Amino acid sequence: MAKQAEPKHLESPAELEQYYREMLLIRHFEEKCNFAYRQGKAGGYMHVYIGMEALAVGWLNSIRKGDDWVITAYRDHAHALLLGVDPVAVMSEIMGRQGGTSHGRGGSMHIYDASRHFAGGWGIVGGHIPLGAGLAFASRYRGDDRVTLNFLGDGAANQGVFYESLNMSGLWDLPCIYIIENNEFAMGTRLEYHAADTELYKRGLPFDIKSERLDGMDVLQMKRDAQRIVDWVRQNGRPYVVEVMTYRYAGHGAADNDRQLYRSKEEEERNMERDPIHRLEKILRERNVMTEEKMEAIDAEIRERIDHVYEQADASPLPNVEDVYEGVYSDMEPEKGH
Ligand SMILES: Cc1ncc(C[n+]2csc(CCOP(=O)(O)OP(=O)(O)O)c2C)c(N)n1
Ligand SMILES: [Mg+2]
Repeated sequence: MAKQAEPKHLESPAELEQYYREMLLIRHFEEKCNFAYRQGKAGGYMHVYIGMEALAVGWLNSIRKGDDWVITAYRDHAHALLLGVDPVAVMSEIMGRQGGTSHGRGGSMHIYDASRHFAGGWGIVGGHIPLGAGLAFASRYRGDDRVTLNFLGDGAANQGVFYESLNMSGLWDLPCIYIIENNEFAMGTRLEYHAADTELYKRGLPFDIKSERLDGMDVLQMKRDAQRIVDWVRQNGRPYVVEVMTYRYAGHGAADNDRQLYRSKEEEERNMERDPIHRLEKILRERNVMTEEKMEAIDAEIRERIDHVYEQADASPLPNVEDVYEGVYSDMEPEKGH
């Protein structure tokens, strides 16, 4: 693991409570998504972020939300929630309802909200990586000081287009942070089976890009490291590659047969000890920030909120059949001469 940022100050109780609430929001939202899937309320694919919460909470609290750009693959609910997209709109999208972020046309893998500078939600592994480089190119071209967080999986780090994007980013000084969410698995396979060199952070080095490996299970350390790197990229206008070590507790998708194929129950249980939420709870206790009762009360409050989110999303109507072409064709006049 790379050198870690030293705490400049202890986080305030309010800050700690915020991270706790955000991680619980993601955990319970995702559990409800799996429930929705099993109820037949969500079609297509369903990839949840359970176990990886500290990673997104650390990074998305280190940027100028709604101004800096964020783009990711299909495991995208957490990023949207943390950027402030209404959870009811996210759940409605997952259920294919009119109230969804894309009026139910996109589904779980394609949450999108341009107004919050959330560029999605993409289903083709590696496909969005050059789009993220493009967002950073726009910042370079316009001379604004935005940074782009370009999240990708360990599996996606094997795609050729990643290296093309790194090359252009290194060459053109693009303010893009490539965040490899190394959750130890791609689809039906483990890191050691798919990567010739499992130290994925090193993949930025041939392109003269600063690169390091970080702990993604400790939300406080994640936030410190993320802030340090975001500030550096904003100041220096150069790209960065980080490999964040995390663990996917859920199956790859809701229909994944993970136990029989590529991991054991024992391995899963061993990793439960790293659970980022339990880790923060331990800190909350040690620093006397929160009593057990308060933690339980927050947990219950968030569960209740998510139950309500689910009910509201379920009450949103399905799209009308006659609107099937809505958003497919542009009604903009083509520019003259083109
Ligand atoms: C180009 C392409 N190939 C294959 C797939 C099928 N597929 C979906 S997810 C996935 C694994 C990706 O793993 P990783 O990048 O580690 O992301 P994670 O699911 O762990 O978040 C694969 C192979 C796809 N969607 N797109
Ligand atoms: Mg993965």
